Amino acid sequence: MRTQVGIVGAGPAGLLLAHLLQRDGIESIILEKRTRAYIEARIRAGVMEHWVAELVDEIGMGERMRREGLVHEGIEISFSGRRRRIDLKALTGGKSIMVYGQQEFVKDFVAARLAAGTPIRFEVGEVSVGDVTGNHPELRFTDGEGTPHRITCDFIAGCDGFHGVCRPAIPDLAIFERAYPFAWLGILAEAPPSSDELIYSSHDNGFALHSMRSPELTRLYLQVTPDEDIAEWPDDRIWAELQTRLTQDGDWRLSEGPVLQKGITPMRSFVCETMRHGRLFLAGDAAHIVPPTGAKGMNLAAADVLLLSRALAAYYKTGAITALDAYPARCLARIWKAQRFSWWMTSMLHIFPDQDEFGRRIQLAEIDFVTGHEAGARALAENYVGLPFDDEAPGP
Ligand code: RFL
Ligand code: PHB
Repeated sequence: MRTQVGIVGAGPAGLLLAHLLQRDGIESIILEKRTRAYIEARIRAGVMEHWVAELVDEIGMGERMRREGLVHEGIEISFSGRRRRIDLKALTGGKSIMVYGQQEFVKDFVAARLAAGTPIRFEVGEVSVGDVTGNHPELRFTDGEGTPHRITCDFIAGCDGFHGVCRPAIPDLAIFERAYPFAWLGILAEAPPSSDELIYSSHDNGFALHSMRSPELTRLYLQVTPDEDIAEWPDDRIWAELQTRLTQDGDWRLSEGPVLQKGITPMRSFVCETMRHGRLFLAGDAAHIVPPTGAKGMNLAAADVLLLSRALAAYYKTGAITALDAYPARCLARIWKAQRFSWWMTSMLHIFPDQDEFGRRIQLAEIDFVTGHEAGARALAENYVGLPFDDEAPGP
């Protein structure tokens, strides 16, 4: 087999990259180790930055998103017995976010690719990357029957997530990381959202988040300890704790309903430098992880592949490698800003185990400032809806 770009991973990064390349007449093959049903059912991110929703529209993939997704013009932050709104639209010159499940995005892109007759190889095994320093790197894998295959590529895109095989194929990476002393317990509940907007709550018992997937489905999260046993969290305990942490004023109550899914996600910040070795380029969670508080993970994946697709398009059009060379620095400038924002939101809103009363008072003063003063609110809002792309390619 031969292709121009071999893509490892059919998450948001790999699927969007393949689509963007196809629009530029560049062919690709996607290798995915899971089944189609598995990747389409994996519940993860829910918030798309303004420009991501616009991009999805621009490339003709926005039909279902515009119909079923929820445009939010603000978010709420709850603390010290009150709740304040951050007016994203007013603070950012008209921008908003799109609440549309990552798995819906994945379903739309898988369907479009298969309808176009372009390949996604599901359930591949033993994927490995050959020498990427030559002009025609190879991707190797086995199919469902265990038969080995090779694909000769011009380039390889490592879109295989945090536990993939592409990042380990790059020698001498510098790793920057931080683990947090807590995790998120997330549930998907068959209950109508209790508010029109997302509610981020900093409570003395710990952080909680009210989000949603549709007018019938609520997505909720609770800060728990990193080694928490999910068996210790029967549904009634989860609801009681959510009610405590999210209810700040009088009559408001969270609507409850059957829990359809629950799971615990550890929180970490992780960046690897660089994101390229020879003809292998990393994108998305393969290169970086953010704690989910800032809702940046899927958006960073989209930003990486937008830059990578443009760089590849420039190469195929003119033979120029400048944009490919600039790819890591351009991505990393954005990645570090998203890392900072995610770390900051996480630090401001969660209860740390070693935190004293002084630390808590400082946190509450910061939330009060951010939600009560335009300068603070605007900084949050601009980051939340997605920072503009730099035209230059500054390195960190
Ligand atoms: P993915 O989605 O992990 O996709 C990688 C794909 O590669 C496959 N794979 C392989 N395929 C072939 N060979 C191998 N050896 C392979 N190894 C792995 C995997 O099966 C998978 O299909 O990475 P990608 O595309 O970079 O996308 C990143 C996003 O998924 C991730 O950043 C977000 O989900 C993070 N995230 C959020 N991001 C947001 O922007 N907004 C949010 O609101 C948000 N909330 C969240 C989140 C992540 C969460 N969890 C569970 C980690 C909430 C949660 C709870
Ligand atoms: C979600 O809806 O899953 C979600 C929303 C906002 C976040 C994280 C997750 O910050």
